[in-house]
Amino acid sequence: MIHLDSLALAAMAAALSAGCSGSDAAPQLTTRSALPTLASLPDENPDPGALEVSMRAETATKQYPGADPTEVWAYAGTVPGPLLEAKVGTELTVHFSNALPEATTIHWHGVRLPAAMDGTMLMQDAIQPGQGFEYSFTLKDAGLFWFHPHVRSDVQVEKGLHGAILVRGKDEPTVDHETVLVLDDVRVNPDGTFPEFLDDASKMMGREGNVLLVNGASGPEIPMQSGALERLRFVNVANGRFFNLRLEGHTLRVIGTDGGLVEQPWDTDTLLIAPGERYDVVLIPIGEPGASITLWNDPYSRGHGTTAAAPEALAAVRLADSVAPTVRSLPSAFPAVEKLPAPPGDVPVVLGEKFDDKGEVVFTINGQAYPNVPVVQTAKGSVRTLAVKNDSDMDHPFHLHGFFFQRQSDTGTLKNKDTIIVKAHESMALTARFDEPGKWVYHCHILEHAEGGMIGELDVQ
Ligand SMILES: [Cu+2]
Repeated sequence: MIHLDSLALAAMAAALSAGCSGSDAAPQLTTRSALPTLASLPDENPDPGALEVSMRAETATKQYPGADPTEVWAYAGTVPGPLLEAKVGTELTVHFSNALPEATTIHWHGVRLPAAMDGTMLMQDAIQPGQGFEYSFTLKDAGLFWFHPHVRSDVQVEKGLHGAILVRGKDEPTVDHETVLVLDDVRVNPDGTFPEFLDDASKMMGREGNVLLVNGASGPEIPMQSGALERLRFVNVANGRFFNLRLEGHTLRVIGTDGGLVEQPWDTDTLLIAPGERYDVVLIPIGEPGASITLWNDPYSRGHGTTAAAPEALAAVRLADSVAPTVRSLPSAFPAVEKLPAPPGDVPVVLGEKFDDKGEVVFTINGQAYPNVPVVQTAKGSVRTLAVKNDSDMDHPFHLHGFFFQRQSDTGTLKNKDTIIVKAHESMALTARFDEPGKWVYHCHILEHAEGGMIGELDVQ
């Protein structure tokens, strides 16, 4: 048996991650492409209260910078996949067909829906090649959500299977422009192939790519207008990379997160977004018409010595040739978010890492790797608090399916979240109302950690 203490583990991880920083092979941004528009799917249902689409997962070809064309896996032929847009209360139906060479499902990340529609294999069989499945549910909440497979997610998401869902509510701010920005990275060889998926560094830290992507493009230009009220909706769909955004010379006002708008927006100079998280921000760009403003991805250490060397240019804001004619102000308040009761944490969720008998790293919850993590039972309608404790030397973005949670110790505004960064050795109490029956999961959203054991099951009856 190989036994390594945490120092040895840290040293190994640092050595592994030294070779996988995104900066080593990131292409230089000499020419900038326009920000790609996310694809949409035709609505097959004339009822204004319904959105009905057909979507196939299939192989497609995409050219990443510095590499020959890559065979990707794509929803409706595009990476990123289509953006589904609807009003809150819409009945969404997706006639899904699987034309991939392996089985898959779709998980609707952050959407509160019946468990049978959640896309985990606790509630449905994996959809085999050539087969289909009809997902149908009501979009109960406004916000930015996303969808991706819950089968071999570390491979299937990296190969390109992800898309966004934008649900608009009644209290949306009036803005001049709104842009959905899908943040991702991908690791490709110069010949266009994907390097081995579960190499040692990826197993340990989650796979980080050598190409940073915004809406599938490297270093695109995001069009904005000086003086206009601009709204940006971010989702991080990367396997393991955290994005730590900074827009040169600008402060961002956060008006919402995973579960929609917050009561009291807050201002920040940097915005840290872990895999799975979403942020909704507004700003009024200031600058000369035609100016270019860099959107940086700043270094962030998420443990085991992983600090990127320098900020990386992720994209650029390109200001229009004219200034907005109307003086705008930033929104400063939104309707109240319902505060859940705050019972004491009685559901322990201890996130850990260890080596197994073969010397392989495994990621654990309460000391066990999935599927051996004891199932949490709770009554339908119960309000329970997860006592989440990170016992490891690295951050884990904790994700709960099907329900929003509120962090009890949150200072400032109340946030409904479904994914939250639990930093190395940090503890937090997360309260949720389990009002939908069925079998659900919670897991780390570094996909290699989830596939490596850091998944737990929750049975609501
Ligand atoms: Cu993790």
